[in-house]
Amino acid sequence: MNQKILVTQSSMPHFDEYIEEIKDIWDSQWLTNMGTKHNELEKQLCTYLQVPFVSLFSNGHLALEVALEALELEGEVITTPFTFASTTHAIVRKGLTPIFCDVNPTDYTMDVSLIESLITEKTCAIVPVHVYGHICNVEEIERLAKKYDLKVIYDAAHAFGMKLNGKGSGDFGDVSMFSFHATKVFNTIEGGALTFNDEQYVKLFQTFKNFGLTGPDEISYVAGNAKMNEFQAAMGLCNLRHVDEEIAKRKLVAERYKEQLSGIAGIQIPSRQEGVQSNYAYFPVVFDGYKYTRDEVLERLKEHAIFARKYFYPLTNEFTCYEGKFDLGNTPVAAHIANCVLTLPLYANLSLEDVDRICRVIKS
Ligand code: T4K
Repeated sequence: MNQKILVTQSSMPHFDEYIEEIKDIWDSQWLTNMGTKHNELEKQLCTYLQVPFVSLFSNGHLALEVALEALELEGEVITTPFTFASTTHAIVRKGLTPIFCDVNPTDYTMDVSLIESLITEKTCAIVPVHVYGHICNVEEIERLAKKYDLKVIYDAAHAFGMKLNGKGSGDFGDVSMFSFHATKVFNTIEGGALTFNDEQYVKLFQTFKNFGLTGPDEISYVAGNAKMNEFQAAMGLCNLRHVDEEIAKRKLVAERYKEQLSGIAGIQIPSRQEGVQSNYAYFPVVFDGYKYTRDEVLERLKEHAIFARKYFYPLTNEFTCYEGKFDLGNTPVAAHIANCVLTLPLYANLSLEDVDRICRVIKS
């Protein structure tokens, strides 16, 4: 039996490198609450992501909740159902109403031609997702946001280190959220960040991730706790040193998949987005009219100890917890893609021989 291949594998520094990095945590006995490692990582990420400000969080989901809460949004938020549970849950958990916009069939990001028809008096924001690291039509979203005075908060969980025409992926809209979960291109074990241009948000987000504390004797908001600790930040400092190398290795894997799977009737693979520098976060394949269905391919791969995943099925508006709340007829393209898509294993250390083996199973 071949060795198991999972959908991804965490990037990790050498053990010794991490031990070296955490030594001064022992010396200082400062474990969390915006410590030295945390502050250093924020600084380094500003440079790496090419953004003016970064605020670190214990995970990406709470970062998104904080952004929605701190910007004092109320009413309806236009968003996509073709995403991980987190995006929609954050909106709903913050008392907002998600209005689902369908996606386009080429890169599965929000179909911007539909946004305007979804805007009402109650609309306060747009929460698009750079799904799989496919960059949304940021120009059109910005135009609409300006026209209707809406906030834009990008879920950039998949878009770490990417650029559009030389500009960092976290430099669009009012705020962008990144996830640094173990399964992401760059990880801090668990973790996340908000990136933004407006200096006012520095204090605001710091306050909202720290119980609403605004001074030694002053609590100005009813907020929770979403701080990144020093061990997470230390992992981030180590991983950041190697992330370019990791992305380069991922690129080879993605290119091998493309070589093997392009030009096959019924198989749709990601196409290059003009002006986008990719991070090769995911390799989604849409089986539409192929000789096997997505579920048949998934099962066949499993028989060979290869564990692809149905990211993102079901759509978030189809979740049991939202049953009866949303009109599912509004997002037919997203529903179709969710029924046909499979994300294939992709990580820096996946060998090209394994990629060939995965493709052989798919094609056989
Ligand atoms: N927005 C979007 C669009 C997102 O995709 C996510 C997270 C968020 C927001 C929220 O960000 P965070 O709050 O998570 O920072 C995973 C991740 O838990 C989740 O972070 C991610 N998206 C989502 C797409 O996938 P699962 O339940 O599928 O993960 P799991 O545990 O099945 O792991 C998948 C594979 O990864 C395993 O088969 C092996 C590998 N793995 C996993 C872990 C936990 C490792 O190699 N090391 C590990 O430590 O959700």
